[in-house]
Amino acid sequence: MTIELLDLHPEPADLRRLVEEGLRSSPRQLPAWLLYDGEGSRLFAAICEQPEYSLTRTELALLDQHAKAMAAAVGKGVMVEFGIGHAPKVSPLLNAMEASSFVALDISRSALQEALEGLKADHPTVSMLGICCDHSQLDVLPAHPLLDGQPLVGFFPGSSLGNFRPDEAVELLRRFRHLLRGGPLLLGLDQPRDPTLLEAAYDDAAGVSAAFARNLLTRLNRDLQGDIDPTSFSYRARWQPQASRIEMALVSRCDQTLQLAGRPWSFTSGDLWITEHSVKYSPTAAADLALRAGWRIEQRWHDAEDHLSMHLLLP
Ligand code: AVJ
Repeated sequence: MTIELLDLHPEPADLRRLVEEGLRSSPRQLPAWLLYDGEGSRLFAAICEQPEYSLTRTELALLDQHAKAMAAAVGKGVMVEFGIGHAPKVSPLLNAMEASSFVALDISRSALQEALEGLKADHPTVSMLGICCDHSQLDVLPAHPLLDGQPLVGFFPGSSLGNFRPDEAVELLRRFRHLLRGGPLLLGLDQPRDPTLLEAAYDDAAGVSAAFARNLLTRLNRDLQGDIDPTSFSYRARWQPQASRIEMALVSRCDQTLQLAGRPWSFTSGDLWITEHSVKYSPTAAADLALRAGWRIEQRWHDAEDHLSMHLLLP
């Protein structure tokens, strides 16, 4: 009944390459997973507590309400959560499945450790395995007694898929299908809704969303010897209806040249640095996405307002 951690940490060289690629591209944008260092994961947990950001509360209520039906629908298997983050949602499912083991993946080692410790308190008899990795790069789950020869059930809540471009999302869902070896996937996605509400959810009055975006700059200063002044960028979140997504960006407040990874990068006042996109999938768009990745949606549970759904995907 232990917590075990496997660290498949990405090479520091990958970070430099990603950042250089992202800053050379137009518009400038880095992969969203870079937002989740220890501090970023803590700030994301704080976003989930903001009144404007209802996604987490709605999904937790949905899982609580339908855990038994979901457990019955997925059948027996070891639950594998992709990107557990700081505030685990899997509890009601572990109870309903009467699970004896649980496997979680996350890019942030500290988030993984804390999440599993928190879960352990509520599920003392469940053996827990954390795998610290970038699951969008993982081809096969590492060999481990908790996984070898076991039927698997995937869990990908929190609309995390929204952070990927649709073509990348298809690739990721395909990857999960291979990783899960024929097992089902529970996929949580929120849907397009009133743009005013959406923009407020991604730019809360308390400024936590803005701090979360700016923390990327602090992280890069630390990890790539940068000299960026995070206050030299303002933050904004905009709904883009053609792409059905929220765009979150830092906007340079002035003309400036910053140093990062041993190179100068020039920004003109008003230049964008996109920190992430959050794509919102309608139920039909989700069904289409699943199909392109070799899955079909067997069932969908949603909240009363139909803002958010948990989908059961079968290969
Ligand atoms: C973790 C990708 C689901 O898009 O809602 C929230 C990330 N960023 N506020 C989202 C996020 C700023 C979040 N996901």
